[in-house]
Amino acid sequence: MLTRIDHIGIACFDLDKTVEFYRATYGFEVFHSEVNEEQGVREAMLKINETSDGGASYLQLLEPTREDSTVAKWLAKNGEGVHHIAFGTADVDGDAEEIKGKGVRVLYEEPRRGSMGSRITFLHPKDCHGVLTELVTSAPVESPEH
Ligand code: V0V
Ligand code: CO
Repeated sequence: MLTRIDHIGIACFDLDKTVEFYRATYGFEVFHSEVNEEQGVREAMLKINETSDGGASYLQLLEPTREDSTVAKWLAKNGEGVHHIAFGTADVDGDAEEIKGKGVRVLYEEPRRGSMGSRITFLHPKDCHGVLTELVTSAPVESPEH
């Protein structure tokens, strides 16, 4: 079951400048940043709010790391802007399977590694009324040691 907006992915040419815009304009701080070589992105996660399912909603700012990445290709065609939306679920495998059964193309056979150790997959934008849609299961939160 999809229980939150996990993040909105925003493609940009210059991650540092874009992070500074979100900090100076809205006061949002970087919660986490990483490079995902498989996806060809350098990203910053800005936490916006906690959600009732125990997760959170983020903005995910994305800068391409290589010319042949999906985000570089998208930026060349569209310029900067909203690239994808991501719904959070406790069960990305089960939800992807169920959605696939409804005739929507799921892009990966198995979920791949996403931000902060999450597991992610994508639904084809042409099957989702023009919106590239991601499904995310967050990494389990480590329980504090006693
Ligand atoms: C492409 N299209 C889009 C789109 N990207 N429509 C809406 N939103 C997007 N972001 C449209 C495009 O305009 C074309 O329509 C058509 O789909 C085919 O696009 P294309 O340019 O020929 O590109 P493809 O087919 O090579 O690749 C498109 C797909 C690709 C969606 C298959 O971008 C993909 O595999 N995306 C999933 C991975 C990804 O995006 N990773 C970066 C974020 P017309 O012009 O023919 O009508 S990584 C991330 O989010 C992480 C790590 C995380 O959350 O943790
Ligand atoms: Co994403």
